[in-house]
Amino acid sequence: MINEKTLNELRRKIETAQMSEKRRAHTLAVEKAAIMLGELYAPEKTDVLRAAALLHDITKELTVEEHVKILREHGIEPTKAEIIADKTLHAKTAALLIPEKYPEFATADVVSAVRWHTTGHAGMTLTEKLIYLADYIDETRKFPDCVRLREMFWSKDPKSMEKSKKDAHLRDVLITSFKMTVSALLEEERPISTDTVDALNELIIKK
Ligand code: DGI
Ligand code: FE
Ligand code: FE
Repeated sequence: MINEKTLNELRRKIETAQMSEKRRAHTLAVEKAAIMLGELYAPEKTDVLRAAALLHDITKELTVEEHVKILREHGIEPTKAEIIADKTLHAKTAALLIPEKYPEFATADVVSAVRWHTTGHAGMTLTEKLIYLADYIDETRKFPDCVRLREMFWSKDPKSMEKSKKDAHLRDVLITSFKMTVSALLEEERPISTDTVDALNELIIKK
């Protein structure tokens, strides 16, 4: 059951879990951002968004070897491309571990929001989009692209927008975020996941 009581218990677990202070602060700030985005776009999904936010980076600080071990234990043999895109592995392993470690939160929408929070994919649900964005623009992010995206999102006062304008605003901010990610990966000559490209293409095509 996901409700105020279980979410508060989950937050306490995250607050005392083994992770760096930076990751803990980020995780709690993503919950805050998810609440704000939920109020704007999906008030009925606020609890789901909070659960996904608190759980999205539970495996972020594992090594590549540990990620590969978890994938294999779940019958998944990662491809070379997946291993080289090492920063994307934690979204897959977190989604796999939620049903085992946090079964009360393992609903399909929580698990899929965690699964796709790093790359996005084609056909993202609203919940997936909101967690992806909350992760990008939480208030602890100092990286210039994140600061720019946070500004882009909030400076236009989305609260005052009517629905169609607000939806277009979300789409435009998501397009900018994927462009930033792809540009940064190109610059560093790191492999771009096909899911990232599919997510961007779909948003552009629908425009
Ligand atoms: O886990 P966080 O740091 O909070 O954020 P995240 O899960 O969005 O991860 C961001 C990192 O993932 C960042 O270093 C860029 C990387 N990333 C995102 N999409 C791709 C990617 N890396 C590769 N190689 N390919 C991608 O498509
Ligand atoms: Fe992450
Ligand atoms: Fe994150």
